Amino acid sequence: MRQALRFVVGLVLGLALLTWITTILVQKTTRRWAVNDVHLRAQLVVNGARQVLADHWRKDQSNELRNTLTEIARDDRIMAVAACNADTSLLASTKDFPSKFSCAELSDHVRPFTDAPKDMWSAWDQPDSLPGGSVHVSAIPVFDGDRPLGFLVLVHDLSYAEHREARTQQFVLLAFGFLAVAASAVTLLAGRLSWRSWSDELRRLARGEAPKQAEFRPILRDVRELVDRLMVERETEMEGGAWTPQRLKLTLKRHLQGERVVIVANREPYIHETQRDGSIKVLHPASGLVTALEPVVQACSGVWIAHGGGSADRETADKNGRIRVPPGEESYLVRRVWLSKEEEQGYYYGFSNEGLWPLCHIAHARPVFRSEDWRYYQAVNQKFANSVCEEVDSADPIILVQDYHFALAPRLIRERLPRATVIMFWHIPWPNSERLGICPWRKELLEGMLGSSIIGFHTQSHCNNFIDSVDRFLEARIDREQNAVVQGGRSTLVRPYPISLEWPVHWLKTAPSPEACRAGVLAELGLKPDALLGVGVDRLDYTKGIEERFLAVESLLDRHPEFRGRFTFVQLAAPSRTLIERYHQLNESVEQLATRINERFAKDTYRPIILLRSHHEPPTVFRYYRAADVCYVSSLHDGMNLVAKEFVAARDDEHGVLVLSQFTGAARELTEALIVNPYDIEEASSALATALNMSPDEQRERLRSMRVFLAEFNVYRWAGRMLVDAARLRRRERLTGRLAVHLVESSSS
Ligand code: ADQ
Repeated sequence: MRQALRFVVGLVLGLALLTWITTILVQKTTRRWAVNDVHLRAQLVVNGARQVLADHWRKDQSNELRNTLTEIARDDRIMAVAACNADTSLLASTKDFPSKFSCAELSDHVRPFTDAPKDMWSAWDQPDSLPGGSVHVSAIPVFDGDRPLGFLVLVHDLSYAEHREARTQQFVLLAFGFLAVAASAVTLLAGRLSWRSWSDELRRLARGEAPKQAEFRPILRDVRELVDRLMVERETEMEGGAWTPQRLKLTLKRHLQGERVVIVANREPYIHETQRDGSIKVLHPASGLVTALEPVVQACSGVWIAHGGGSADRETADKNGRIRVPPGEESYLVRRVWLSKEEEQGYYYGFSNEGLWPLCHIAHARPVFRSEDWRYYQAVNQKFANSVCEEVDSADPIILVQDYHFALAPRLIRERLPRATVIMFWHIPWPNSERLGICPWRKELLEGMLGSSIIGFHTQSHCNNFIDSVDRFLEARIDREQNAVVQGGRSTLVRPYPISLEWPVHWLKTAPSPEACRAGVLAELGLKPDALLGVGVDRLDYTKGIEERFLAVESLLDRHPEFRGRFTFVQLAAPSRTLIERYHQLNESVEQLATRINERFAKDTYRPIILLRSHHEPPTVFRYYRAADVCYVSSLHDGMNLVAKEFVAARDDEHGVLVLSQFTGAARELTEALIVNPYDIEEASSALATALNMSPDEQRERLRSMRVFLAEFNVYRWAGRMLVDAARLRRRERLTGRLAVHLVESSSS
């Protein structure tokens, strides 16, 4: 408004200047026209009376001449006339000829023309004024043949021109004045209207409603991004920079209005198993996915939908398969989905673990794709999608779909809940598009996943592989700037969210000191108190490189005899997917390899490799981490690998060394580990030797740096970032929804 006023003042000043200039120009122009006019009249009059004038002049008949002059002065515009002789004496004049104009004075202006040819004559014009107003004086020579007789002086009345000028000036002033008022009023009105519409739009934006005008949409986006950033910054300030369960809860509440989350995962966080004595035991499965997600769902509350695979799962759940967990705390709900043996075989063992798992890992196992498995995979995905729809409590719930078991679920969920925010996290690597081409149902998998709002991977390179696969196999637009896939007007963001651990890990609260863990573990394993201990913790899976790990231990003892009899590597290996032939073979080959190496280096009771082939509960796993001098993670290909992070988290004494495969997602983050190529057995064995010889100071320095990283980049941050992105998307979609409604309404009205 202030700007509009400034504009109006400028406009008025400009118009005033223009008026002044125009007035002067108008005055000059009308004066020139008037002078030309009287001049022409004077010439006409003198020309008409020339003969009579010359006769009287020649005969010196001053009375007759005066009469003729009086006749001439009858003209409206001629006030007085005088005839002056060539010698400048006055010959005759009309009665009221003003004495102010003398012949002598006027002759100076006429004389230069006296020698001119007779048809050439000139006049001297003098504008002047008399008491009655402005007059104009013309002096016109009169000739008798070629002989100059004298000149006539005509005094013209110019007051009519003055009137005309004054009237024109008034008109110009009035016109410009009107223009100034009109322009100012229009400007002020336009300013007021646009101010009102701006403030209305801003109020709408502030209330979170859709803007009516298209030009406000970019502003809305900018404002929202700014608000988001400020909120995150404020939260970061409040929390001293760290992501905690409280902050995650707050984020969910602030950004998603406290809506609960629904998690869909194959593995459940608590398995109820019937023991031999008939009692029921609760187990924590050996699963990276469960390790990461459990703290998140505890912080957010909600429902975890999973396959109820434990032998006592049915009897511990209600008739709908629901049970509150964790035991004793009951902070969230697990909804168990029951699968038949055939479904489990086809969907889980078959398509998921004989097809997709080897397809996504470069670990030299041939993927097997059977049509029957695919049918079960489709059916079970539908079954889980149905369970999701039963568990949600709104039309736009937040659903976190986990892993390769549920590639089809996002689309199936979206078909029934079009406004849901579906976040799919793929916990394993994504293959390049050429390798994906092996799968006969690659298109269906991609389309199923694209039902999600966000698809998350651990690394940017997995995201890139996914986008390239979509580009190769689907008709979809790739927005490379946004890292998004756009299909049917809906976009799916593809983003890296490297997964992590809760911080601090709650198992450590009750864990014995590292010294006590070490003493206890060495005693349990029958090792001397000064033994050097290496540890490996994995599901028994061919992607984990357990055989390569044992070969590296063998090479270490070959190349560094000083460690024989002193160094022992203990492998905690949880049996996994045992119904699959490849896993069965792996069990045997790992066992045989350990036996062969042990036989080579056995001395008295010394065995270099101890293979503990069973599931261990997390407190035991953490005791082993805390007891070890070195932890070797030798995955041949791994999405992230949480064992590496768990080892770092467990070592609050800043003692111990992590040797880590370069083919894990974790190797991109834990760069202070000794990074190795697990296929290069010699290099790996050298790294083990370096680790065992590393000074306590260097161990401390490396561990400290990795621990600082994990404290900041913990699993609450992982979940928080995904939820904040989902919230942003959700707001945008709500807005788009409103816009769509608005457009429909305005087009139908
Ligand atoms: P996983 O392949 O299961 O996870 P990982 O990330 O290493 O692999 O997690 C294994 C989990 O199981 C850890 O919490 C570990 O403590 C536990 N565990 C391993 N062996 C055990 C044993 N013998 N007894 C008891 N517990 C044991 C998948 C992907 C990974 C990704 C995670 C999380 O394959 O790449 O890091 O999901 O996204």
